[in-house]
Parts: sequence; C-alpha cells; structure tokens
Amino acid sequence: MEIIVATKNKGKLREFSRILAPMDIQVVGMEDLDIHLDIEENGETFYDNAKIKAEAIHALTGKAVVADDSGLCVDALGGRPGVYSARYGGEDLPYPQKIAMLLEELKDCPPEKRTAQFACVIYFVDEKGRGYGFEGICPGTIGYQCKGERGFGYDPIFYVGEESFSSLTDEQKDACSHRGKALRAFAQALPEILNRP
Ligand code: ITT
Repeated sequence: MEIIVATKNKGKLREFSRILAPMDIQVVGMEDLDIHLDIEENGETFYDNAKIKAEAIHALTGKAVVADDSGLCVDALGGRPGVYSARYGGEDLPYPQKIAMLLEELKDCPPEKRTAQFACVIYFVDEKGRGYGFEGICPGTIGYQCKGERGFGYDPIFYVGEESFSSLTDEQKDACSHRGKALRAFAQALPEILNRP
C-alpha cells in the first residue's frame, strides 16, 4: 500500500521508507507530489502537531496520510527544546549551530545530569479521515561533542551508551530510535485499522 508522508524533512522520509518498506508499505513525500503547503505547527504537544500535519495533507489530497512530530527533550533544560526542536535558535539556523548552542547551554552540566530523550508521535489519517496516534521514546544522553557522520538533526550529540545516533548503522538506529518504535507500532496496527468498516 502507498501512504503519503506529511513531511518536508528528508531525514525523516528516509527513515520512514527504510522502516516501512519491509512491511510492504511504500511512502511518498510531499515534495514527490509537488505539495508545498506551509503548515503552521501551533500545537503544544508532539501529538497535536502530528495530527495538524496529517489532517492538513489529508484535507488536500483525500488520501491516507501519515505524519511525524518529534523532538529532543533534555532533562537539564526542563524538556527543551522539545516541540520546538526544529525552531531552536531560529528555524533557519543550520544544525551545526543549533548543536553548538545546545552544547553551550549544557557546558556546566555534569555527565550524570545530561540525560535526554528523543520523542516521536506518528499520526495516521485513513482515507475516511479517521485518525490514530502512536508514540515512541528513546532515552539517551547529550554528549560533550559530536560523533559520527550519519543521520540528521541532533543525531551527532545524542548518545545511546558510547555511540551517538550518528555513529550507529541505519539498522542500529532504527532498532532503538523513537521513530523506529512509533513506526513499528503503527505498522502493526495498520492491518486492523484498514479492515475497519
Ligand atoms: P516536518 O514538520 O516537515 O516533518 P521538521 O523537521 O520541521 O519536519 P518537526 O517539526 O517534527 O519536523 O521537528 C523535529 C525536529 O527534531 C527535527 O527537525 C530534528 O531536528 C529533531 N529530530 C527529530 N527526530 C530526530 C532524529 O531521529 N534525529 C535527529 N534529530 C531529530
């Protein structure tokens, strides 16, 4: 089956594609369909924002749509940047600078207090407009420096044990990541959702 992913983030889309392909779910991104809608993410939670994005693209296409809202929640910062992760330091600030800003904010934070989690809500709207949410959490820590070349966003400074998300292989990241967990829960529920009258 083919599902539209309501995202402009190429890193997310790559992960959707590689996690869902083995379950026979093909994904197409907004850019592939020439959809350039600017969706205002004015929700206060990952759930709200994922729902806003999925419903906006469903309203436009009438098709089955899935959206992801996610972010990095740092305990020492009271859960920031959280839902504002993409806007941390300004939407247009490139990730190396966002990362430098975050490391600066945490410069006096000792190792045992550098705990954090990546959170993800996947929200699916079926062709009839009914919606379903799925959550995934990945606990980890914020390192003192970047490690690895892979992935996107905050991956180089988010550590699971000794390795950062950027130094894991795709398979290793997907096995433990917030998005991997939420997408597998979605894929598992999908057959039953599609069978609903
Ligand atoms: P869309 O809204 O178009 O999907 P976005 O990048 O704006 O794209 P979000 O509003 O959900 O997406 O912002 C989530 C941000 O959190 C994202 O831009 C990354 O910076 C960060 N993030 C989420 N998952 C991540 C991951 O697996 N690795 C690194 N950073 C991640």
